[in-house]
Amino acid sequence: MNGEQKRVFSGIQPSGDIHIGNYLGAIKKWVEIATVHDAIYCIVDNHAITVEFDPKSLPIRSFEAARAVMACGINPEACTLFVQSHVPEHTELTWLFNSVTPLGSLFRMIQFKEKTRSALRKALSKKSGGARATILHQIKGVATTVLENAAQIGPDLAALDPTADPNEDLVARLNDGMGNIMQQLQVGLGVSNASAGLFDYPVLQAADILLYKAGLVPVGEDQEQHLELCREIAERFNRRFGNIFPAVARIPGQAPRILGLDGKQKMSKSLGNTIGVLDPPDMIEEKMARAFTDPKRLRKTDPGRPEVCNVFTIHTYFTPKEICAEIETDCRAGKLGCFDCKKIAAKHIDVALKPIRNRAKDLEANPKRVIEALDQGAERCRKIAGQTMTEVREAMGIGPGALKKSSIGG
Ligand code: AQP
Repeated sequence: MNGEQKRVFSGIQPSGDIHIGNYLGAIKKWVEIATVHDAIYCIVDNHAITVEFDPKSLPIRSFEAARAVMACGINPEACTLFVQSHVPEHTELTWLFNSVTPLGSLFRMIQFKEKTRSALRKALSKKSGGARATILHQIKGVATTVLENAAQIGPDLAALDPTADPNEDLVARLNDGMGNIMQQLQVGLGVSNASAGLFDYPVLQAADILLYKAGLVPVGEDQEQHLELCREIAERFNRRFGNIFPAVARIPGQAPRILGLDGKQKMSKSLGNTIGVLDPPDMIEEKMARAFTDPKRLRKTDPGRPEVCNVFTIHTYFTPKEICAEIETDCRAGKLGCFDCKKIAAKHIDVALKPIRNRAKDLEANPKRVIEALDQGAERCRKIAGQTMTEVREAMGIGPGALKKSSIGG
């Protein structure tokens, strides 16, 4: 690295086909800054195993994610690309970071709440009859017990005067009561089948970044809360064990948050509401035809509201400005219907994605280029990770190096 260069780290999960949200929110920026900084990009398979997955297809998915990322313009000669699980230090650092991560901070993470909610919804939609009723009974049981416990701590809560000397019995009862509620809430999480890995996901993410002492992280807006936690972990670690880790800053992508074709939720691999960067033209057109638009616009002649229409937002990222302006005017005037508007969007998305598809085809014919890039990337990363871990282990007093340096070992 020269004086001007900073280290950049970012990752993407091989949890499904890479989509235009990933591209606009992160990968496009990855490509741009790879020429300026020392950029390390990672296919984060250890993250992808925190929800349901198929072990047989996971390595293929990782390869496919790397191929898609390279097709989007990541040149492994200009930056480092690798698969997370090929560098085992990521999981070791996660465990060490767990010791400085407050549980309370993890419970605040929105992504965990969203993913457990959608796992529960999925489970309910898949199950039928008795299995569905069992889940609903469990949820009812948990919610009822939470309410009962909350009612029990009511009188103690009313009696607690924070300005007076503490009544130790009362404080202990309150604490126990809150502990019971927390236990029930955890049972609730069990019902939704959330794994400990999903809960710990942001700690692994902090380890990914800090293992390379990266100061810049190009990720979508949805990851800002996880980066805040990463800063908190670095600060807590540095305060306790010595100044090893830098402060990290987010580099925003081109688009803060692309909504899915449902027009409601974030475009997500796992939600089936995406346009993939490698989708063929007919698939793009077919998917766009299903996309939600302004719900108040029932007929073509109704005046449209582009500001609430996700299809129009997608236009702004793919369609040339002058055409976008015409679309906006004609939509508001009730001259351009949603059907035609979506066709125009599909055409411009296809124009933007065509070169990516072509590069992906070349890589499909020459998979060795992807495998070699990943091997070289992992080799470089293992070296950097090894150096950081030596420092971390010694600072925390673990590992053979620390024993040798101790009063007994010396
Ligand atoms: N809809 C989005 N809009 C803008 N940016 C997005 N990103 C993801 N979805 C959007 C950004 O893409 C990068 C890689 O994301 P990831 O694969 O690590 O995890 P994710 O955010 O959980 O992506 P998905 O597609 O939603 O996957 P699943 O369904 O498996 O969880 C990140 O920088 C992210 O901000």
